[in-house]
Amino acid sequence: MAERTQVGIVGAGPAGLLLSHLLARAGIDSVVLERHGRAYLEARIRAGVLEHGTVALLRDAGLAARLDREGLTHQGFCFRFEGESRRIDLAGLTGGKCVTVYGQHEVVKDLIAARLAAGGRIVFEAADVEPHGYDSRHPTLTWRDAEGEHTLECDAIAGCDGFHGVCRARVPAGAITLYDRTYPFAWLGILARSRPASHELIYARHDEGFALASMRSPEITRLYVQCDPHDTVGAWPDARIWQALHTRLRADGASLPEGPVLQKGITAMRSFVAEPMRFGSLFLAGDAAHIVPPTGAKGMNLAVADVAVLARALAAWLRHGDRRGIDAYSATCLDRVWKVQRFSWWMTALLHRFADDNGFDRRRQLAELDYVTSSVAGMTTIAENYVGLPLGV
Ligand code: FAS
Ligand code: PHB
Repeated sequence: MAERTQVGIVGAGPAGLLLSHLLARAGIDSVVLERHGRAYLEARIRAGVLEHGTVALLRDAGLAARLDREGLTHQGFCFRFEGESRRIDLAGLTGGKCVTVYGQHEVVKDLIAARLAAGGRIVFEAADVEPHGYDSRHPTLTWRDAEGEHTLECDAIAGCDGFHGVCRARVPAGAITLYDRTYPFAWLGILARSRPASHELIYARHDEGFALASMRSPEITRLYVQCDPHDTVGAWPDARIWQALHTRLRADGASLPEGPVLQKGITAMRSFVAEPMRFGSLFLAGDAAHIVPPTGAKGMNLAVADVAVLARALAAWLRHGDRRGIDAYSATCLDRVWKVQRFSWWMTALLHRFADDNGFDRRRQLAELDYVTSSVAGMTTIAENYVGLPLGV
């Protein structure tokens, strides 16, 4: 069974879904092929912080009605170390820019609802998706589902299929350069039904390891602790998690309400970039092209930034034959990707315990934290990166 569209999109995560929505607003037809079912996607707990530019883009694209009702606007966040709390005044240091706490799975729900309401085509549970002929003028995607084998003829393929996707994997090794750094630790994250530790996020550096206190609502808290990269969830019973959180988040007068743990998971930590992000009529976007450690709250925001550039470039090409945007796509995105990689690596190095650190490293790390949280220059660079660098559009 063959069908045709202008852009074949692999992956219904934030990148693929938002790209399809932005293309539709530009009059470009697309089809999204996703290997999982809708319920799985809408229940997958991941990122939680939206940059200023991400919120503005979702609002401009008509996708922010629920986000504006339920999202939690944050004008600052705290670093906590040696029993002290030091606040970064995001709004005060960036001319009023803020971040919004709103779960990635909520963004995905809103995007799927918007695409389906607009008559957009999302093929859920598409098995064995394969890109073909992306180095020709007639690329296709094939897949299999309950109805049999399918072929999608298109003008361009968007590989929005995440780090473990098929699109990047099909690029010949000689045509792509991979930059990769894995970290000697991971994050164990929980969702719990309890009041958040604070009304703002807390990033804690402790000799025992890193901890992060976030939230999803005034009744649901989102908490993370640094753990061994080989740990399994089984090694972290609830009591051990709460003990680590109390220890690592401790500060004068601070409290950490406990509650029933609703979800528990371990996230590996890596920095990864694939260059370039375009191969003929195949364009990689989001986690398919890059991974950042979540310490900077950048993963989903980078995916949004990529597809904002890609949607504009594909629309100019497919509607007006203007190739400048697609020819500049990779360089435009990678300029911002590497700056965000730097910030995410720096926040990770600043706050985590590295097993081979010695006494010098510990005192150096504390001195850097003390400096960047007491210097206006230091706090300003943190604030402008945390609220989000300008989108490349
Ligand atoms: P995604 O991975 O979200 O989406 C890719 C989609 O492609 C998936 O739905 C997948 O099923 C589909 N797919 C893959 N292969 C396919 C194939 N062969 N055929 C069809 N479909 C295919 N970021 C933060 O900022 N903060 C966090 O706390 C945070 N926590 C995370 C926890 C985990 C466990 C993971 C894996 C990531 C986390 N991230 C976090 C990063 C995350 O939010 C990503 O940056 C974000 O999902 C990127 O969106 P996409 O590029 O759309 O990729
Ligand atoms: C989250 O709320 O899930 C979250 C917040 C900030 C981060 C990472 C994750 O840096």
